Amino acid sequence: MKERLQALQQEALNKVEEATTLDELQTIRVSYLGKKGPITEVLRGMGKLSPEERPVIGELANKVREVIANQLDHKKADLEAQALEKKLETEKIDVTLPGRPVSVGGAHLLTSIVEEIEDLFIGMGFEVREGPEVETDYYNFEALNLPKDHPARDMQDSFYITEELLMRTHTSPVQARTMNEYKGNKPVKMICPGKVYRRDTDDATHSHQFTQVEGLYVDKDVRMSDLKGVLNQFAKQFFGEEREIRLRPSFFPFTEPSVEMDISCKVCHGKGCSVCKQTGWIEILGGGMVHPRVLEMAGYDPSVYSGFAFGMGPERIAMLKYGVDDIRHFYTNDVRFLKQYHKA
Ligand code: 2NL
Repeated sequence: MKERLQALQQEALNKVEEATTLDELQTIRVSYLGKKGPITEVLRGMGKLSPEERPVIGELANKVREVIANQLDHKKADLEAQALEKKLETEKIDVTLPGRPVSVGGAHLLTSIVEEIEDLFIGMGFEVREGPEVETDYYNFEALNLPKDHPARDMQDSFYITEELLMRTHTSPVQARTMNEYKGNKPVKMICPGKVYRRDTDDATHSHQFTQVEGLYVDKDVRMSDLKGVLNQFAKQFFGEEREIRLRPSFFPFTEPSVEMDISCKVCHGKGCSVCKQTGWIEILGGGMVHPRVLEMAGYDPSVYSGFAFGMGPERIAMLKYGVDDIRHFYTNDVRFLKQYHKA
């Protein structure tokens, strides 16, 4: 029996030595050390042995079992290490290779321009406010001194939802709403950016929907010189320190007096060239002192309060700043156009 156990051990160790896969090892483990294996069989037959032989053979059988199990464990660890080695070899990656470029989007040129304008005015203490694009006739026209049959309404024909509801033609109603909200007893210093709508035939310089940024400052003792100072600051920060501004008389129903502001041409610095149509100046916005009737309708006493207001079109400003030649580029969203203006 002793010889049989020793032979079994040798046989098992040889097989373990020759095994090349984990599956083979498992088969060996089951066939030698399993419940139906030869060692278990030897232990089961121990009853037939003499009491002197029994502990000797029992000890040997356990020893053989242990030796085989150890060897199996060693071999298993070896094979696993080899497998890992092989896996690492085949799955090797070169971390120094350049990455694949990821394409990232960016803000639309108009969005960037509007945000830039917002930042400049926030810097001068203005708050940014938004309001509805579908407006009442009252806030879009009447509150701005454009009564029902006023001829100036013709310049701002719109898209009507009902007799009394329309797509706003400017962002001024947001300002009229704000003045009402402030109940005529505290200053208003705000800008309102947003989409506006007009019944117009689209071409290179007209669009039935465009963007506006309007500003309003109402307080005690607000003067024309404040308007000029704020707009001059804006023009220099936005277009460059070297640019000059000039104000020309104009007309808007909601301001009196009204002005139009030009900036000096960056190409000829005022001498006259093809960019400024030989005038030396380029028109960029309109404004004026808030009409007393507009203040009054919003609940501000015009003998106590005064204010200035202005409005500009970011499309026009972007076109001037970047030389965009057709307003429709802003809305057709051809990425070849858009991505020229993505900031890094
Ligand atoms: C332009 C000119 C302007 C205003 C907008 C305004 C608003 C209130 C009261 C008075 Cl609540 N005025 N807004 C005033 C003058 C001109 O816009 O050319 N925009 C593109």
